[in-house]
Amino acid sequence: MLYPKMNRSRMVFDLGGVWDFQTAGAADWPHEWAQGPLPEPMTMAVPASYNDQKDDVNLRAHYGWAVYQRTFTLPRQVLDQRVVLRFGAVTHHAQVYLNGKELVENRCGFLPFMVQVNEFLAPGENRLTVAVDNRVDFSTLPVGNEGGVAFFGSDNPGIPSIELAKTRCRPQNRPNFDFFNYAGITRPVVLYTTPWDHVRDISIVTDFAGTDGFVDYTIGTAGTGEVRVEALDEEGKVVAQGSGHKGRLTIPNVRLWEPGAAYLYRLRVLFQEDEYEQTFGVRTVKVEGDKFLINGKPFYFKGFGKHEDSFFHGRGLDQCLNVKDISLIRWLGANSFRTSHYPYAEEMYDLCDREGIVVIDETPAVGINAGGAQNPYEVMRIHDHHWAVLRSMIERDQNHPCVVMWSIANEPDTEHFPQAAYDYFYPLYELAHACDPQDRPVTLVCCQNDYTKDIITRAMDVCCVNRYYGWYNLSGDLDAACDALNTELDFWAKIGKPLMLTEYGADTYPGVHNTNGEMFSEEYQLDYYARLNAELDKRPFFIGEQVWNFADFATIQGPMRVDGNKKGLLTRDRRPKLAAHYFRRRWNQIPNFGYKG
Ligand code: BDP
Repeated sequence: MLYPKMNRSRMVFDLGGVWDFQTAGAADWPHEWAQGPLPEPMTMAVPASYNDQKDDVNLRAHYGWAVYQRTFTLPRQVLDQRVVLRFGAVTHHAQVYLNGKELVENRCGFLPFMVQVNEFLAPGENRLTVAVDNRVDFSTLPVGNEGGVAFFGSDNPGIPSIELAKTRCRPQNRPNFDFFNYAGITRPVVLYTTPWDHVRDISIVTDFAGTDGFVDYTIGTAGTGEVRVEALDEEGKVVAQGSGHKGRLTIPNVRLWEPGAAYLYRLRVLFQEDEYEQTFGVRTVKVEGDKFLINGKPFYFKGFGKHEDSFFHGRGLDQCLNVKDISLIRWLGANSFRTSHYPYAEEMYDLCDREGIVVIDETPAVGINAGGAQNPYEVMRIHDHHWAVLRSMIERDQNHPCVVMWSIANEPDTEHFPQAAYDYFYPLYELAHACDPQDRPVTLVCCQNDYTKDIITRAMDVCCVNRYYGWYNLSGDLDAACDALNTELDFWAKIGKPLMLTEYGADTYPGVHNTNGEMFSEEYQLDYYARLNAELDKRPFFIGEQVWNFADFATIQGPMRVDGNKKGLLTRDRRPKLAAHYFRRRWNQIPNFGYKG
C-alpha cells in the first residue's frame, strides 16, 4: 500500500478543508442525501474528529451516522490518468458515494482505504458524500459494550429502577475502552493519479555485514514490463542499482538507521511511465534469548503509551502536534512509544523514521474482555475483522524502519478463558509473522491479571505487560506495590523471554501537591515511578519501560475520570508534571543500547 506522493508521473490533490456536514440517525442515514446538497448542512473541518469542533453536546455525544459532503472539479489534463480516491482514515464505518453512486465501504476506522474513480467522475463538478457511523459493539474493533453496560459505570446490576432506566435511556455508545470515541474523517482525503501501468506495491527487507548494506526488494506492478531500481542516499546520490521485480542491492559503506540517529535511503522504482520513491532505513530487529536486538545490539525501550488526542482536533491528524510530541519525547530522553490502541496516521511513522523514534505498532483490537463474565472469544463477532485489520496494518507499515514490533491486541481476557485466548491469538501471532516480509517480533499486550493462568502472553516474542501495582490495586502503598511487583518479576524471570512494561502509571491532577505524597498528587506520580523503576533496574531480562501515558487524554465521562485520564507525564496541552522532570533526568542517563548488558 503506497502512500500518495507527487512526482514526475503522479499528482496528488488534497481534498482537506471545510466540508458540509449533517448528523443522521443511529441505524442508517438517508441515502438520498448523496444525490444532491445536504438538506441542512453545518461546516466541519477535514481532517479532524467532528465531536469537539462545535459547542454542541449533540455532536460530542452523537450516536450513529453522520454525513460529510463536498464538491470538487478536476483539471481536464488529469482525466486520461488513473485517478484514485484515498482516505487516510474514517472512523469507524464509512460509506462513500461519488455523484450519487455508491463507491466503497470500509470498516476499520484507523487504516486507509482507496478506490479507483475514473468511471465515476463527471467532466465538471463532482459531489463526494461520505457517511460515517461511530457505533461500537461486539462486532467492531475497538469493542463496544452491548446491553447498556458502561465501561466505568458502577451500574449496580439488579436494582430495578436502574435496570428499567437503562432500557429507556437515550441510545449511546458504551466503549469497552478508556479513550474518547472520537469519530469522523480523521485523516487526509486525497485524489491522486498514476499512469495506467503503474507500481502497485514495494516491500523492502534490509540487512548488513561489515560495511555493506543489503536491500532485498519486491515490487508489485499493474501491467507488465521491466522494473528498474536505484537506491539513493540522503544527498540524493545513487549508491546502488538493479532491475527486475525482485532482487538484492548492495550499498557500500552503509549508514544504519538507529534509534536517535536515523539515516534514510530511498528506493527509486522506475516502471514504464511510472516512478515511485520509497523511503527505507537499513536496520535489523531480532529477539535473542531475553534480549531485543536492533542492529545486533540489546535495545532498551524508554517511552510511552500514547494516544492521538488533542483539543478541538480530537483524534484528527495534527502534524504540528506530532512534531511537538516528538520534540518532547526527545526532551524527555525517551526513544520509543506504542501506538496504543490503534494504528496511528501514516504521517506520524514518517516522522518517527526521520527522527529515529522506535515504534510498537498496535491494531485497534482493544476491549476483547467481558470482565470474566462471558467468554469474549465466543460472544464477540470480531475474528475475521481482526485478521483483516492485522493484515492491512502490516501491509501499510511494513517499510517503516521505526516500526520494530507488532502488537496484535491490548488487554484481552487472557486469564478467565486461557485456552480460548490461546486458540484465538496464537494464529494471529503466526499471521503477523507470515505477513511481514521483515518478520519483526510480535507481541500481545496483557492486562493486569493472574499471570500464572495466562498461557498466551508468554507465547509471544516479547512479553508485554500492563501493571498498576500501587494504583488500581495496593492503592497508595508503594512498599506493597514493590513487593507484589517483585513476586511477579520472579515468575517472569523463569519464562526466559524479554519482558517489558507497556503501561504503568498513576492519575495525577496537575497542580495538586502534597507533603505526604498521596494519590493524585504530583509527588505520588513521581514516587510511584521512582520506587517501581528501582526494582525494574535490578532485572537483566527487563527490556523496557513505557509509562502510561505520554499526556493526559480525553475519555468517556464517568465516576473514575475527572475531565479525562490524568496519567500523563504531560498535561493534555503538553506541560510537564513533576514526574516528567524525574524521567528526563533518568532517561538521559540510560543509553539506548546495552543498559541491561
Ligand atoms: C489500561 C488500558 C488503558 C487505560 C489504562 C488506565 O490499557 O487504555 O487508559 O489502563 O486505566 O487498562 O489508565
